[in-house]
Amino acid sequence: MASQLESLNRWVDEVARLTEPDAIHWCDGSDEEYRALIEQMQRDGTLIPLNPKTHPNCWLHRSHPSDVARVEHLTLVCTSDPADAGPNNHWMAPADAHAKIDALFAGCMKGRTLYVVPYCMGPIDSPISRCGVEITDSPYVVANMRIMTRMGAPALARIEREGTFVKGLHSIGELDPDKRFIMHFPEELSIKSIGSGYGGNALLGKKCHALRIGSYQARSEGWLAEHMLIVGIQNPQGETHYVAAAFPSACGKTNLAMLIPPEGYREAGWKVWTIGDDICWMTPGEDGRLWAINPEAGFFGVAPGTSASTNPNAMATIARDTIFTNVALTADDQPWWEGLPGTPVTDWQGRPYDPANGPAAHPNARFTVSARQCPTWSEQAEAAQGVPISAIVFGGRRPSLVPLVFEARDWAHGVLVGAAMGSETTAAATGAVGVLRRDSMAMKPFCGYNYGDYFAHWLSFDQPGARLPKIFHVNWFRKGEDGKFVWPGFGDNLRVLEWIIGRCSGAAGATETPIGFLPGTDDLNLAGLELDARALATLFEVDAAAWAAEVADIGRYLDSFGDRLPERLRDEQQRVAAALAQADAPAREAAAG
Ligand code: OXD
Ligand code: MN
Repeated sequence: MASQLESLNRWVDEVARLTEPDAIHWCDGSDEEYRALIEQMQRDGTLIPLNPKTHPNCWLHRSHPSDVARVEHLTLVCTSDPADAGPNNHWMAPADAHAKIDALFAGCMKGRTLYVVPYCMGPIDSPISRCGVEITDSPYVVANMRIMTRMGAPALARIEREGTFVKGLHSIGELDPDKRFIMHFPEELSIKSIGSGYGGNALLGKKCHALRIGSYQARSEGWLAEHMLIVGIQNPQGETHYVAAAFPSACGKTNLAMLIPPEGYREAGWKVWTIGDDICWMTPGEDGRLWAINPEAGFFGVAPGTSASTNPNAMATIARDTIFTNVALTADDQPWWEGLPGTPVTDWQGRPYDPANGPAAHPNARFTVSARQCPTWSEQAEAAQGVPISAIVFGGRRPSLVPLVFEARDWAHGVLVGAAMGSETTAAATGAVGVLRRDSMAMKPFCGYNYGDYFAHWLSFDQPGARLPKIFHVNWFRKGEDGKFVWPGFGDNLRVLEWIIGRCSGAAGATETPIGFLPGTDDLNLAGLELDARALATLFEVDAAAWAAEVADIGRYLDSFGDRLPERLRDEQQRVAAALAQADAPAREAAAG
């Protein structure tokens, strides 16, 4: 018996009876334990050591080629009433789901070690944090969980004190896509995942707990679990504003969380502080503001596209003590991916590199690394009370229509803006890439309950006495007629963040349009950028007729939530539709006349 908590011991016993492991190991999270796991994985070929001179303590893991991303069609939310999971989730009745997945778990750990991984999502002494225990038969998962969460003895002590924890059962099973399921039982605060070793499916603290189960728990407890980075922007006066920003997977959250200010800004004294790059838990404080923690302790970032020009801070972060998954190798065993200088000799599957086989690194190749290694890591990431959020930013990949930035009129309009978010799909999930889909608050794959109820939960924060963040929408991905991105992005995104913060403090100007407030070109610092008049017109245009079609489409999307859709959101959509119709009327009259 390894814990003082009877319910935990009982559950571990039950799982061991079902899965029949050869041994059970309770993880303490120590350095020795981590080293032993790494050595074992090096011996059995799970990890390949990288060049110790250029990348000390770095390892390459090659996953099964069919197990490289999240599998949304195999990810289920199992509530008693299917309507509680909503049209945004795949659903199965809890009893059927348990029966189906337990049959796959039966005897699956024979010949393997069962690891008990106690973890805390968030600073160990924060009241906003929540704990869980993952049982897994994958040492790779244990090593990744140690980087991504506060894992081990202190988490176990908190679990024993609190007596509650989220139960996560994971096995790589046979790594067979036909025997793969990621199941969530929010009413039981439990997760069962089999058949995949990929981060988003297997590191159960991340998407499964911190977002799907977390969002469900947050609704009943009055807080928000969101797919957002948290970044601190320090102005030359030394004031830091914290911004939480939701973008779909692989749309640059990691880059924005650790951006390097353009030269003029650096010289003026602007600084950027990284709190988190993927998940944000926010709760109302006594002062009425929303206070946020990053429940994670590490980054599980997309490698391709990360380079000295796009994200030098990430490059510095991953220069040591990093686990790389599905990257390519150079002749001297350095990790390599598209966007880096040099040439690969071995591709992500371990084959001699041949461009005929596709990219050298898998497009969803990843690095796992402690957040503390980031040069811009903020001590405030450990603050028990979290950081106060000044602004919430939504964004997606929108090659047309959507301007560089706009501000919602108020909280309810901001909830509509978040609910209406759309983006082109990326390689972070299996399926077609580059298809536009609605991804409300970037939570489509992660909201653990009916989106209609989730929108109502968001609206419920608008209470007397609340000092809520202002809400904005950005689009770094607008393309010109030549098919190229119009906005330079990366460090220059600070120009947009400066305006956003200026709006929060009342210092920055804006013009009202039917879709919200937009900066005039004078309101944004564009000094030193080479943007011609055409580019500026594209970035700031609001085409009323095209937006009317968009808002009608948003209306149809909202309809799909039936009677769970809050009336207030429908009213907001109609308000924007009416404002657009009014704005478009003179244009239509002129055309007719
Ligand atoms: C991630 C994702 O890994 O969103 O963060 O897929
Ligand atoms: Mn993510």
